[in-house]
Amino acid sequence: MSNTTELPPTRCGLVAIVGAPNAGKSTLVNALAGTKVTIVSPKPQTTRFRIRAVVMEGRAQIILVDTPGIFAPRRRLDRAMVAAAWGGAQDADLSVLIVDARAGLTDEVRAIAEKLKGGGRKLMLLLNKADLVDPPRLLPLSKELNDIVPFAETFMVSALKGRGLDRVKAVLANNLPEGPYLFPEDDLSDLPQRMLAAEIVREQVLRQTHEEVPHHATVETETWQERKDGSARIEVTIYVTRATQKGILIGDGGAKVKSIGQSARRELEALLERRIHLFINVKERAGWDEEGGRIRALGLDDQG
Ligand SMILES: Nc1nc2c(ncn2[C@@H]2O[C@H](COP(=O)(O)OP(=O)(O)OP(=O)(O)O)[C@@H](O)[C@H]2O)c(=O)[nH]1
Ligand SMILES: [Mg+2]
Repeated sequence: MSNTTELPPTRCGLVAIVGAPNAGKSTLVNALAGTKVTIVSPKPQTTRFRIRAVVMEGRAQIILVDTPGIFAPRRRLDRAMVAAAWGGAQDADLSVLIVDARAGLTDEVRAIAEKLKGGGRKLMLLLNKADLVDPPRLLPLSKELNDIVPFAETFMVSALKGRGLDRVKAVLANNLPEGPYLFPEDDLSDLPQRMLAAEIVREQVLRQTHEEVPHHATVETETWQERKDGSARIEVTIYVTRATQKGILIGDGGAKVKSIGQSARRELEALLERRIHLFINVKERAGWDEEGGRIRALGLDDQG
């Protein structure tokens, strides 16, 4: 008798993490992955395109799909983001609706739950930010949501504090279809390094600027040069829609862009484990968020 026949079959599948903006989807994906694969910020609409993270749990490969928050889109960019989120749910073996427990059952969340229900996929509910609410408030919220959609499972966690996540991983793993792994076991994500560099810079824009700037900024990696000493020279451009936004991003004597660059470089050096020389251009480009080319540069399908 050979030993291999005694091993349980491997499992593998896509798990879409969907919900309203700012619910904590990206925080959850990073916490489950045990490393940073997707950027996080206190501002809504941080994630703009789908990012897949590979999580191994026993003999299961969970491919988590972080998605943009679902909201009522106005701009062409917004439409492409929301389409990417729904596409993530459609392609997945199961979807996890993540709800900010402190915000509760908003109209936005209700609309998402109802639309998911019509999708015909296995659905789970995850009440996040449990650290911010009194525990007795969680059960009624869970019941209200389960009255809209009978979820196969309900989790109550704090993605930020890492509470309750072991059970999430185990349950997700058990609910995946049997099959071979789709990614090498040591892969972390499907995000190309050029996109990662742009995202890490955008994360600092989100963190270090306010009001209309974060929403109207996009970042593209222009060049990536490998150097003989093992370091990399990366040049990125931040596009904003107005001259005033450009002024804010540059700051007094260039102080703001310098600070954004320093933080982003440190983060990239830690993630890539190598020295990085980061150069940032800031350009005004009115209407980039209505431009198909800029939207496709993010890896999104332009919805016109
Ligand atoms: N207190 C608390 N804060 C959390 C928790 N999870 C996420 N947050 C915070 O919520 C904010 C939004 O987190 P993100 O992970 O960027 O949320 P998101 O759902 O990916 O947001 P979008 O990409 O904009 O749709 C950040 O400030 C996080 O630190 C949690 O469990 N507890
Ligand atoms: Mg996000």
